[in-house]
Amino acid sequence: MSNDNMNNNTYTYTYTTLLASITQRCEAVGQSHILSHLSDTTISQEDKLSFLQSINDVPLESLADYLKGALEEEDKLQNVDPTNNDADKEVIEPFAGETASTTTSDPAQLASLREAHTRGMKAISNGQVAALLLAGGQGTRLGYNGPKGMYDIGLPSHRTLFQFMAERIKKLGQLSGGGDRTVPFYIMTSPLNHEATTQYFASQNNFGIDVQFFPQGTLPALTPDGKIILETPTSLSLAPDGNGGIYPAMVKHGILSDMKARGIKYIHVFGVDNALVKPADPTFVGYCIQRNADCGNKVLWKTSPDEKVGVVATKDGKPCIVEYSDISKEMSERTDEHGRLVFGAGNICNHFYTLEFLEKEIVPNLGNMYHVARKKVPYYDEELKRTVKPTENNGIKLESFIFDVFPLSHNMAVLDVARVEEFAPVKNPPGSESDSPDTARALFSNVAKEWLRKAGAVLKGDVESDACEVGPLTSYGGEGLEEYMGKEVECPFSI
Ligand code: UD2
Repeated sequence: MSNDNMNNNTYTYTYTTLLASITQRCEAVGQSHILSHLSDTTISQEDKLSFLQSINDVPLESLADYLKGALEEEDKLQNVDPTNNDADKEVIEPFAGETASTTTSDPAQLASLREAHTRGMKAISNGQVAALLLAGGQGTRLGYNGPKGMYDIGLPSHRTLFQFMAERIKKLGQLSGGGDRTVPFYIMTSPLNHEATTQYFASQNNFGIDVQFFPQGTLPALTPDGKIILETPTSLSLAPDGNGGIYPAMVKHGILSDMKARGIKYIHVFGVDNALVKPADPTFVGYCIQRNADCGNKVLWKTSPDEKVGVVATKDGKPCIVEYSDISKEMSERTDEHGRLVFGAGNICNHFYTLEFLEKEIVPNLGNMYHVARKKVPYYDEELKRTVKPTENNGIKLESFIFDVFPLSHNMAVLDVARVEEFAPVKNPPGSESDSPDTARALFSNVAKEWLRKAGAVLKGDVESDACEVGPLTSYGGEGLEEYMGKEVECPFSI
């Protein structure tokens, strides 16, 4: 038999086997309509095969349950009472668990946070801490086509967001005394950017650290009655399943077992779009360990009641994030005896988990975690024989949020940190008034200048410059700059 013939036979066999199994699965769950174009002889066998392969990855058997849970939750949410007046509705109260602030002037709390930092460093040097980056988002708002982590915010070194994070991890390992590879770095990608992300890291030799990648899942868009929407005769309308997709993806790709095998106990998870993020932050990790927390959230205290961010709160006695739209004006404006907003713990996608919490509480509860997002989903019109972009919402995308698991926590800890030191969001395109690469660069430069001033340097030249950089391999958090004591440094600078 010639090689070609043999390949052809293997191919037919794969196609036939796959078709049989997927037909059976689709029939069992009432989704056979998605296979209706497979008899079309104008479609190539290759296209048909890759279509079947894409369906094979879809959790067909779970979709109806996911949708049911999501619709029930949508219904329940419409019943949340933002005025907190109705006894039948869910009650939202201020978060009542462990809290601390690095911005405090209370000497006892500061001493306790220094002790937390030491504990965090010890856990890092013992190889018990992993950093996990959420990089599966699509960066649509930024208007950047590649993986968002490959974005360069225009600092003198032209480091990308990925490079800042990877080098901070490397530096932290060195500072802890454990070496370059002490903090394993896990990166969640999506099927849409996995290859570009892994190729980029490979081209940089993984920045000399220990990196592993795993893609989150995608889910098909559904009609309100649960039918999968076809975008073309041979493609489903698929989208990443939200950053809460981290949990099923960690199970599916063996990340939890990998962590366990390595002796990792604590995981710091953060988003890709903060140029000042401190991966595996020893203070935050150490604080959560010190408070015996199973789950933690690093927050920024809201500066005004109308800032549109979700806040940590308690709903029906359990910790959670509530959207600003779910609390009343009166609640958002409520202050404590120090004048601080009571609902002020603003979420910045920066979380801590123990591996035990992931394994024992989250994994067994994965079924019921999706939300309904009603969207205009392009669909294949059978009569027009083309894809149509609807003008009204016609479909439901199922997505989950990483903080959806907070109510499962038995002891959640919240650490409030200084906005100017830790948050430089890159969300909107260049030139935008807020959260743009330009505002992030300015915030980053301010931190670099502040570190040098604190080290005793005298800044000269263009001190307003937004092109000042202390590289992550020079300093993780402002330490190690003693040599600048009393020295003049010309701005802009890159050290
Ligand atoms: C996130 C938080 C929001 C607030 C804000 C502050 C969530 C759901 N929302 O909003 O509460 O804290 O950040 O900065 O966390 N991602 C994936 N896969 C996905 C979708 C997102 O990995 O399917 C990643 C994304 O790459 C990013 C992070 O999750 O690193 C945050 O996602 P986003 O940009 O969709 O969330 P955003 O900024 O609206």
